[in-house]
Amino acid sequence: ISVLEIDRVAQNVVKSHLETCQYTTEELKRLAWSLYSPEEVRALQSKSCEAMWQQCSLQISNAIQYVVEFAKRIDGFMELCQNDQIILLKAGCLEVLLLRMIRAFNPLNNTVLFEGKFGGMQMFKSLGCDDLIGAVFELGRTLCRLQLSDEELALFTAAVLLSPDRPWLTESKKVQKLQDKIYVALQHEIQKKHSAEDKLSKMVSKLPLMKTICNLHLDKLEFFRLLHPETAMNFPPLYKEVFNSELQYSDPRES
Ligand code: 4D8
Repeated sequence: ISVLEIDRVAQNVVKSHLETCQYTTEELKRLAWSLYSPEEVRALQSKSCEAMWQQCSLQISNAIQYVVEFAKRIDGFMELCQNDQIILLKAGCLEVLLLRMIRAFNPLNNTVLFEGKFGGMQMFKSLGCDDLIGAVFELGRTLCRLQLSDEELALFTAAVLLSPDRPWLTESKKVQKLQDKIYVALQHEIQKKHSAEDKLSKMVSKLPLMKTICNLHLDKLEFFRLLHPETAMNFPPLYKEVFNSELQYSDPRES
């Protein structure tokens, strides 16, 4: 594996990432000044649990569309069998969103971008998922401390998406080879920037918390579905497809 090939991998992944981020870094810098007012936060808090879930699932499914587009643009992804493409997207989508969240997270005041303005974790109160939201904000804070560049974030999200250990993959060797190259490119990128040499292991050490959050989200969703089946039925199709627990054939790339 040559330096030339590693450079090609890095360029492709970084370009795909930048092309599929909803917001540019400049836009986010400008938006960082628009905070929800206390009245607006109170309005969000007094929404019904169902309405807030609906709103969040809509935001998530909107963001998933960009992740699907990101995956499609990564060299080698479309050459995987369709089955594996779907498995990787379903399994890795939320992890990628959580990583992408750091671009839209302000660690100075613990706020995140939600529907055009920044707000703290109180704004999600009506979801009734304080533990989940607490973990998401904790992850945001710890990931922000790593001060990842867009290049590092791009390569890390691609590596997470191309995880060869997802259950039911048929060509995990092929996925492994793609992921290996991306990790080499990431290590190379970190060295180039003269960052701390343990930055990669610090990044990888956040994966367990991300997995915990994903499982917590699935638990909450399952419980919500029991309480409010009719609302859950009307969640956006893409959200349902990606987080459906049923082993039902569906293709998030089509939506
Ligand atoms: O670029 O699309 O504008 C999070 C959602 C991010 C969930 C979104 C969210 C993002 C997860 C809303 C609710 C991450 C950006 C905005 C909306 C990812 C939590 C915060 C995108 C990056 C920041 C900015 C709650 C966008 C985890 C999930 C819980 C449920 C009950 C569904």
